[in-house]
Amino acid sequence: MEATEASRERFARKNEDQLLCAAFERLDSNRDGQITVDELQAYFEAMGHKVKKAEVEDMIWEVDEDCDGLVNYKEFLATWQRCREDKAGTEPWGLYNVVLFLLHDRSGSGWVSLEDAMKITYLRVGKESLDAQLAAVFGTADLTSSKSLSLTEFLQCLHDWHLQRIRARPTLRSMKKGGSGGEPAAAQAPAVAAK
Ligand SMILES: [Ca+2]
Ligand SMILES: [Ca+2]
Repeated sequence: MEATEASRERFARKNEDQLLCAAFERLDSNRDGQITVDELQAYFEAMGHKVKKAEVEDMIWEVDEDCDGLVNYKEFLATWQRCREDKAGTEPWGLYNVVLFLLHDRSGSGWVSLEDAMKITYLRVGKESLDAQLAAVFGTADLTSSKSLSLTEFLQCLHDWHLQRIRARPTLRSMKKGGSGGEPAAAQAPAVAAK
């Protein structure tokens, strides 16, 4: 294929739009237009992904704009949009990462190929970061390894990557200190101020 980078990306995004609806429907198992905590948890169980109910509740709560304890399609799309445009990494990623998995596990087998996982990361971080972080996040940069990731592995990879990114971000303190010379300011606190 000789598609340019831009057209590849356009194609991927157009595809995404069509698949978002299907992803929502897979979570909304009774098709009433709302994703409940139980429905989301049932999906995790079907995928063999162990997660506490409180975490599932948090995932819903983070995106539940009208506070009814459910995620409707509008909220689902809104969080998708916000996370995709969130370069600073400050949006809640919980449900978004699950949706990413759903979008690429089209057969519902519970596995996403390493190649697809890379494409996802590529859309999120851009080429530069991808090249730098590929092996660290996925354990291998070898596409021919035909490695597949389960939902649990996939979420862990994105989580690790997200933490790395937050830690790599220069904090105000590290910049005031004159940056790279001193000890790493990373592990002490998230860059987002708690107060
Ligand atoms: Ca439902
Ligand atoms: Ca809601």
